[in-house]
Amino acid sequence: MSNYDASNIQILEGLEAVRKRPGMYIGSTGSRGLHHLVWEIVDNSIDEALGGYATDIKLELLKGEIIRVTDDGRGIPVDLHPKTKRPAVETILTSLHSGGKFDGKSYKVSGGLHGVGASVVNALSEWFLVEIHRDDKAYEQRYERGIPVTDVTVIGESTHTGTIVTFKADHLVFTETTVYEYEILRNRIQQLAFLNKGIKITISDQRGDTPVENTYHYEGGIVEYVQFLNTGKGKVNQEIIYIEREVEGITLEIAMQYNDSYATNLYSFTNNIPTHEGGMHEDGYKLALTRILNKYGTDSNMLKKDDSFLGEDTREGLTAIISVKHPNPQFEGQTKTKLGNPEVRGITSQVFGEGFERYLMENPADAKAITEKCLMASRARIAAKKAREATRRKSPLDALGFASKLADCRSKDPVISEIYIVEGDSAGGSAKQGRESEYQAILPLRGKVLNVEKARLDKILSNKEILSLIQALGTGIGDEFDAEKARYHKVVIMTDADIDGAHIRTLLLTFFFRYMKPLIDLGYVFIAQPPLYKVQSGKKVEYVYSDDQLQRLLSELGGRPTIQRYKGLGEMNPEQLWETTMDPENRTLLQVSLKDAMDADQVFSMLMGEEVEPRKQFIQENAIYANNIDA
Ligand code: 1YM
Repeated sequence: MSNYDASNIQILEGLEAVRKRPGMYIGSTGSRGLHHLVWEIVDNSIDEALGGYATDIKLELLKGEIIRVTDDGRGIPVDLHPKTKRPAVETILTSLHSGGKFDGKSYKVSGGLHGVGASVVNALSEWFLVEIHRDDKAYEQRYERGIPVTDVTVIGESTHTGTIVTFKADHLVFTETTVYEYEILRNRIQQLAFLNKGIKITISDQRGDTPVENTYHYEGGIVEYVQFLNTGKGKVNQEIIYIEREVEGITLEIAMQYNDSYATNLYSFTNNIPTHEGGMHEDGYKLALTRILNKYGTDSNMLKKDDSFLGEDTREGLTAIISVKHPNPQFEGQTKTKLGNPEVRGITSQVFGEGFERYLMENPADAKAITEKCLMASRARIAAKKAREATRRKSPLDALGFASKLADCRSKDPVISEIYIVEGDSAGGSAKQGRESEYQAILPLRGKVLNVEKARLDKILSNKEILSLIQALGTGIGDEFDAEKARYHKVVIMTDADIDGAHIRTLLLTFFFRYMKPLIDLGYVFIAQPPLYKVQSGKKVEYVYSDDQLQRLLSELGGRPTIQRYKGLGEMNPEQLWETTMDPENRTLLQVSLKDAMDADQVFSMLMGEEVEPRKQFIQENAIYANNIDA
């Protein structure tokens, strides 16, 4: 057997392994896995740019769900690989463990979820085309389901260098969907441009009649990221604090700015991968932040003797990006998004501590404003403590000297227990009468729910509607949230199908997002779907949930049915409310999920915050998505 044949067999075995268990290599064969293919290819271009060889990257979505990635780097080598005696590009695209570079000196910095590289994308593509511009020539090679169907061929001369990869995901593998979501791709491309300063990345969608294109290019990198995240928020320190240093081959970048809100927006990355579970870089940063602010507060006499800031006091209203580039990252945690390398903690704490202390010395006005902000937070924390203790009491009734309006269910098993949060006393009354009291609890909300986006914890905890809610759910809030203590595994928001109802729903979701986020992550939060109409034709009664459905039903029915439009839940009698909205056999519940916490944060800040202009613009841009809104 010649060398070529031997390596050929290896190739086939490798490709077969990938096609047999695609999930092992790309996580899933659903939409996530599909999009993951794109990142594997884009990552190679980003690596080439981080090496200083490429500046421009282009991602195109072509008609027919075809992806094309172009960069202006050196072009993947085409010379013969010493071991396989085949062109290097072919070896890279057909063998599993050639993600690392040949010389072993450089390392993969960007790296997707599994860092398995272009060969996996090739194996999972119906077809895959690579075009290389290098040494004044243009080369091309074509593959089908990972197998080369042409040799590397010279297709002409070239005056530039770079790599172009075009592929179509295999519908035999991606059986759920092969359709890309532009918004997912655009969002991550923008993030990659923020995280890698100076690289210009263009994304375009050419699938529709009118092409869409966005270009991202940030010379300021994560400084511009913080600026972007704080858009529309009042600034506490005017200048964005930026610290960058390389220690022992590890590059550390931190950008931060305080705004006048109460939420913390701390996002960390390692080799461009979001580290949702934090890790050593976050720990080191938080340590130093608290240490330096305590030192400054004491030295400047702003902090009273024997007083000190807790970590949480120093993070109120903080927007920060921590980006680490590490040659050998250790990912840990449940979702492998926690940076485990122990040395990173000390390095981050030291580098950031030094830089931050110096910044405070050189910018006394900002230093004072930041310290004031922390002082306010620590005072509010102490004031909130009492109220918080009250919310922790066991009995949901009368704990705060007012009668909670909760009509609890009899079951004590959270798995089957549900709580309906209902707008208004009259709907609350109907719900109480209509419910199955064994496992359904009703909490009517009177008056307005407080907008937690504009209030600090002490005020939030003096709001009776919110307090009854916290007490009823039993979990506690914020850092003290404990999902094990949840008294219901279905928390159903039931509001009228009008503007006020939508507003109350948004206020409740804002509260859950800011103070009980795990409740959303666990899939415990739902939105009830009450009907909009009751249509009666003779003896037959049908409930209708949308205007489309009403049109369809009317054309089916003919005759002259009576149509009743429900203006609110209160107009339904208890039996109707049960039948249409609460009966598990008939109801439709929308489960609330969080696609992207970063996006959600921005939308909540914008919709519920102080600034009017961005909100107006968002509503105008998104008006087409809204329906059932009865102004
Ligand atoms: C559209 C996708 O893959 N670009 C790309 C990949 C490589 C290089 C340049 C490259 C790297 C090196 C030397 C090196 C890769 N090379 C290899 C391997 N874009 C895209 N651009 N010359 C060119 O790291 O030494 C793997 S990827 F293995 F050949 F070095």
